[in-house]
Amino acid sequence: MPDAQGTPLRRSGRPGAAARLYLGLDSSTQSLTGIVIEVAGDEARVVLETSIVFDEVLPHYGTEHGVLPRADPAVAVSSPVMWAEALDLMMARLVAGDVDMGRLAAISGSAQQHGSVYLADGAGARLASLDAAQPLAGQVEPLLSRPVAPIWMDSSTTQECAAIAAAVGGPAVLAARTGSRAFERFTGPQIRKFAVGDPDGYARTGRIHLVSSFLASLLAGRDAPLDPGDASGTNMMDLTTAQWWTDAVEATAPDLARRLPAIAPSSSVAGRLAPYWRTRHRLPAARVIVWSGDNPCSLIGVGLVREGRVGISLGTSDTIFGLMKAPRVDPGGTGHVFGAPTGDYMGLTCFSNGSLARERVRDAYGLSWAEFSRTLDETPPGNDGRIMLPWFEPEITPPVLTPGVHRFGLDPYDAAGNVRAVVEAQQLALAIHSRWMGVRIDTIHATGGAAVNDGILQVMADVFGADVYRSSVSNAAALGAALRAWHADEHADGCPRSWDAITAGLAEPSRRGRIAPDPARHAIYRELLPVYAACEARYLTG
Ligand code: XUL
Repeated sequence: MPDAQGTPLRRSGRPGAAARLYLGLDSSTQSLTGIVIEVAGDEARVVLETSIVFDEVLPHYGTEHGVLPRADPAVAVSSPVMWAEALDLMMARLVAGDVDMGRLAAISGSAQQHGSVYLADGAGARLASLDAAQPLAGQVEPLLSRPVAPIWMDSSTTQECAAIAAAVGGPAVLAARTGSRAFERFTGPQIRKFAVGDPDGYARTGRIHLVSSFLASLLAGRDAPLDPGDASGTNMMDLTTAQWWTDAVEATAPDLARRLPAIAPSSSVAGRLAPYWRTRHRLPAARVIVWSGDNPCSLIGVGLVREGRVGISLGTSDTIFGLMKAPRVDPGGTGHVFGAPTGDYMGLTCFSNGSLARERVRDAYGLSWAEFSRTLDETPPGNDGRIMLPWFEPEITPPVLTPGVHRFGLDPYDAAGNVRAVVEAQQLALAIHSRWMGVRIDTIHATGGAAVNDGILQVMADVFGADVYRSSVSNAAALGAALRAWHADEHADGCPRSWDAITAGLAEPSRRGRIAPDPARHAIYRELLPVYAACEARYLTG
């Protein structure tokens, strides 16, 4: 049977086989979520979904929203021991439920990107012989050469970023080779800060894992590789070879190469569930599939497995992300390219003035969300040429350090004009700053809190000239991890299934709720795009 692209759709090689279970875990900043899917023939359904919120369930670590207490707001660290304890609790919770976990075929996972875990020399070997009679946390603690893990919210490495970029030939060279210029939260600059600031601790370190490969290693009972999706968040992976780029590794810290895990394709098997899990939680010898970062996993979890489809997440920040067949890089320097679990690439651009900007406008005019939506519906597309640059807070894309809201032909007292202006500004900026991906966007899967708003999604459809579908997936990263486990398990059995078939049932939004672009309104926005870009340029160049 051909799929919509005309390529043969390969069916499972296991017709009639007993229903198998796949577990997807997502170790995010604030919680560990598990989703179990059951696959029978070609059908997949979610049979279990549960979360452990770190602050609430593991209060003895003293985290606030998953971050350890901090004196310096630029420094953000968390506890690898807490993540290990959550994993132990999660498995106990899963086997205590109604689902027969004896049918578990494979596990994969997603983790917050960029965070790093420092293991002492010899820790990898000790992972194989953990004592099933003892909890995991107490056994992991002595394996660490650094008790805390810097995470993606850390912004304390500006100096290290500059040093690394300079050593490899400048920010543009680093971006062209690794997919991103140096960012404070990326792992390379974080490792450099540790190596320089605590040379003894660095000397004791035998392996530096990312959160993803650390947790996969605990499950497999041995050092697990990183996948290209998460390794591309280090500023050290060569995008085209999906291997460490020696120049960047050497520019980061001395003698670092031997401390880094191997990089292996996302569909690789890291091993079987280690004896610890089989004895302590009576789980089967399921395959442990290499973990990835939360953004690459979300790509799968919202069904973005073809070029031309992008996801737009309207949350605290707004993010646009999508699959790319070729590793194009953002010349503006704010976008990222990561490896995609499909073996392709993914582009991602993040805007800090998302919900926050919408809320600031709503509050400024004392509107409810219903009134905000009604006002949007009642104003003309294109806002009669009136434009707002909605930089209520410092903006990531384009880079704006000093916040400020700038209005062009727009009266600050005109509530209706400002409501439309903020929504249009955000969609125009999303369209302009995703052009570097070189993808002709025909379909958008919208997620996040503000995706409930039809008016906003209509502006999105009209600006992009693309069909918009609302995604109903709430834990996209965990679901993506479960789907990756399914995909990799069938791949390992020699009967691979297409990504379209893997994502068709659970990840793809219903085609019924299509929000179609209006050609006349799209024409208005096509004319407005260069005008908006010129307004931005005026403030960026001062
Ligand atoms: C991506 C990033 C965040 C974290 C959040 O570059 O820093 O999305 O992955 O978990």
